[in-house]
Amino acid sequence: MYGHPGGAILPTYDAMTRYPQIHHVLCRHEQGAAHMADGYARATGKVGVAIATSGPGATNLVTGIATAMMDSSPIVCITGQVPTHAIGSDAFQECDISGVTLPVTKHNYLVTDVEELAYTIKEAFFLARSGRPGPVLIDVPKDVQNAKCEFHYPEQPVPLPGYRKLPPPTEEELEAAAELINKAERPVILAGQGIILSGAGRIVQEFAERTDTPIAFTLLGKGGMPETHPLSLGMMGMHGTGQANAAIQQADLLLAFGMRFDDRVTGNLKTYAPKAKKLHVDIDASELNKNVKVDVGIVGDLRTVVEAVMPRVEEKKRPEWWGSLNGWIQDTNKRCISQKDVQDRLLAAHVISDICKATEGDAVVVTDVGQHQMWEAQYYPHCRPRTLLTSGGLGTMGFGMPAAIGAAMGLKSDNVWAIVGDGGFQMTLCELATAMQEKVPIKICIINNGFLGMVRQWQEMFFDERYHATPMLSPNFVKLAEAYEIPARRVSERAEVQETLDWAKTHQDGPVLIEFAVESHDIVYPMVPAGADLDKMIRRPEASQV
Ligand SMILES: Cc1ncc(C[n+]2csc(CCOP(=O)(O)OP(=O)(O)O)c2C)c(N)n1
Ligand SMILES: [Mg+2]
Repeated sequence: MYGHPGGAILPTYDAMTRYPQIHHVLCRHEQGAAHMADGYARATGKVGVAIATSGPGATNLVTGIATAMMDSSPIVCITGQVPTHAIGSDAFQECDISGVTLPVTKHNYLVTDVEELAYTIKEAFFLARSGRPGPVLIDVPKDVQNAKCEFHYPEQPVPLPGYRKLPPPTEEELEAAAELINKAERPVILAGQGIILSGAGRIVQEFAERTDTPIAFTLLGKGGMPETHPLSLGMMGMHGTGQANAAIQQADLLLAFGMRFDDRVTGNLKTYAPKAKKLHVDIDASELNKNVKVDVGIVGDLRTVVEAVMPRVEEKKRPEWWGSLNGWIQDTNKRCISQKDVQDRLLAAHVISDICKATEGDAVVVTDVGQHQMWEAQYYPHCRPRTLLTSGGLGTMGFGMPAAIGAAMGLKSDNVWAIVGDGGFQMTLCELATAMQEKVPIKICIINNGFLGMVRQWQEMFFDERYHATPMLSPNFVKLAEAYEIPARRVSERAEVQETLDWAKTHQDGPVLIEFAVESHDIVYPMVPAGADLDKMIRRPEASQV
């Protein structure tokens, strides 16, 4: 349980003294608590819990709640509220947090009767993790926390009127899907986070192999199945690979599996995948036909649906389609930042590649938001589910380090790496103290380019290089870490990277921090400008001109 106390939640904190089995982690800011609960949830698949007081404590949770909502992460947030008789009187530290969080929670509660409390908590956990997961908030007035009643914890599953388990796909749906699949000549699988949440990696891989279908991943789909698989095209979208985006634009069938056609994935909707029929499988009915009109939509658990459709799917080889795909792949390879590039400067992509090498591609990586996040997505292929944790939908700077703390605690692992920017890190760096106090063995890698790099990139490309409010002075990060008694090093040359990563790996009893002083004017290529056609990518010039 990640939290921060205050007056309106004090009775609950006091009660915790009688439950030593609850490990409460004192965070330095409630936003950090929400991100830690979220990181715990993403890493383990279990519900993460954050707890805060009323008013400012509760509102500080909001960014973390919205982050979890956008990325379907199951967390339960418990907030104190002013006593019921004072609600609506502008009492000290009163804020209508159930009103505030209505649009960013899957569900929320204001509990006004202690008799309902136990049941509500059970229901909240059920809702957070069932169906499409998401955040649930429970607001508990102080008098309800202090009230007494017989404790009845319902053993039975929660009977929720209007909340039904999804039925399996119908014959007609399966037939329609199989027909599209068997007729297609240039299909592409679009693998979203649903592939991870439903545990569909293995069956989707089998499906892809049987039908010789390439697979492109969304940012949150990475790791759903091995990205190093020969059928993988890598990531799609704004900073996706040339081959993934070209494949989508040339495809005659998109198999959208547990993804939601986010605008960072589609670019201009009017010209998106113009030749393709669309088959969309998602657990959330509201996603079907939301952004992209589909030919066949199936509401259901991805694994169940793909398993059911498999027996109807014909085995295929697609030499012609792979002829085109391989051409695009070769072109991309020529435009990557090669390992041989410039030795005199340190590039973020080099650091990421070296972290990948040092961790044998098998670490749990938690990123923040910005250029470093995209370079991680491009230069660290993920092969297992839940090994890349990142704020995709909301793009929340400040997510990385606290989420890494939650992930490392949930997994009890010393192989969790936070890759963060100099900007985003400073938004939640107060949680260094939490990591230190709890001795969480995360490896914090700050990619310091001296800029709010992704915004600087947009200014360079679309605002005639007017770098307003993006150059950024930072503290001496090594000294800062040392103030927290966290071992730290600074690296500014490629030659020092491996050795420093090896040094970091030896620390297993608490956090370590490395600052990488990287090239400041680097650009994340390729890029589809916001709202442009998906195949109008701005490419890195050939021959690795960096
Ligand atoms: C809370 C929040 N504020 C603003 C933004 C807009 N934004 C996106 S990326 C970015 C720059 C991030 O800079 P840094 O953390 O240094 O990472 P870099 O891009 O340099 O790798 C900003 C300001 C955001 N995503 N989140
Ligand atoms: Mg930066």
